[in-house]
Amino acid sequence: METKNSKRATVVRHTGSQYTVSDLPVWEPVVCVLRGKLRLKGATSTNPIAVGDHISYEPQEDGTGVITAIEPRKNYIIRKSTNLSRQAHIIASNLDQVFLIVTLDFPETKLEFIDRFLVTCEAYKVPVVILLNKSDLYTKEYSGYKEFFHDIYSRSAGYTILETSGTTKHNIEIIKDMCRGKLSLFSGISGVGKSSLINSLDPSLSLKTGEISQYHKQGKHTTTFYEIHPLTSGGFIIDTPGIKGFGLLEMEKEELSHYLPEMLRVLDDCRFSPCTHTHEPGCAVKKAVEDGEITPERYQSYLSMLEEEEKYR
Ligand SMILES: Nc1nc2c(ncn2[C@@H]2O[C@H](COP(=O)(O)OP(=O)(O)OP(=O)(O)O)[C@@H](O)[C@H]2O)c(=O)[nH]1
Ligand SMILES: [Mg+2]
Ligand SMILES: [Zn+2]
Repeated sequence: METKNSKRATVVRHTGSQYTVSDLPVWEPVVCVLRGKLRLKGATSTNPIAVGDHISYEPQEDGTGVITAIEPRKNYIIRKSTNLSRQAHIIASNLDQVFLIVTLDFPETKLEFIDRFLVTCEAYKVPVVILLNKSDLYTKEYSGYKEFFHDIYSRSAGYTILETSGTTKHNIEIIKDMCRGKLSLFSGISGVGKSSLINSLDPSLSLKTGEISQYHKQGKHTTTFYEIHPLTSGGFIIDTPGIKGFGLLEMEKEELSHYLPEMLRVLDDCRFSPCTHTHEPGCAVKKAVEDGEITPERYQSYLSMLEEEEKYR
């Protein structure tokens, strides 16, 4: 419900029942609660309001606010914790770009996770850049794996990959430039160095970071909520808790291949339409796999996502 006193703002932080909002790019946070009666049409997510949402609120006399309306989202990133869970969680909305932070080791980010994440970005039309972080740790013995990684995600799938390090500040200035004037999401599994990277973009933020457990070589889920931070060099970034699992959302079987750019490039040439690219004769995707234009890793990922779709539907 809009009233003449209501103001517009963006949700910059969400903890429990509290939402902090600010009329970006102005940084003047106001703490708000949600009006009890606010019903969100078709909400199937666990969080009715996410960081990045554009909302209206009524300022109260004590300096807080009451959120009264939410505007339609330009885009968003959403996940299910597992394939079995019915409810989904909106990570953030109205994004200009996503940085998917991955590490080859310390901890290892599984390719399966990367592929699910990328498919979600494509499905929701959010531009994504892969940051291969902790580049300082990749000694010569990793060079083969690094090449393999670039082959799959850059040369074949066409994504931009930047090697970064919060420790040596490798490529930090480039990331700063990319963030100016935009709202960027930093996402990835726990311990890949999201908060550390953000700290090196802007040391004044001094976000909490955590050690990697020696035994499991895994992160310890140090960041626990979603929050937008203003960067001194310009732009706004969202630090997020490490993602554990990434279940795909329901989509039509025929749709999935549209969300792998290297498949999308060739699938118009399949003899049958729709084509699941599994058993059909004259399939252009299978031919591209044979010719080495589509990597076997991504094709395998595609098959496993397809199978999952059928299983959990
Ligand atoms: N060698 C090296 N270590 C790093 C780098 N970036 C972060 N680390 C270390 O990795 C550990 C985890 O860093 P965080 O920034 O807390 O990771 P995170 O992704 O924010 O983790 P969560 O908040 O748990 O999701 C810390 O011990 C950091 O010191 C890097 O570029 N190089
Ligand atoms: Mg963190
Ligand atoms: Zn096909």
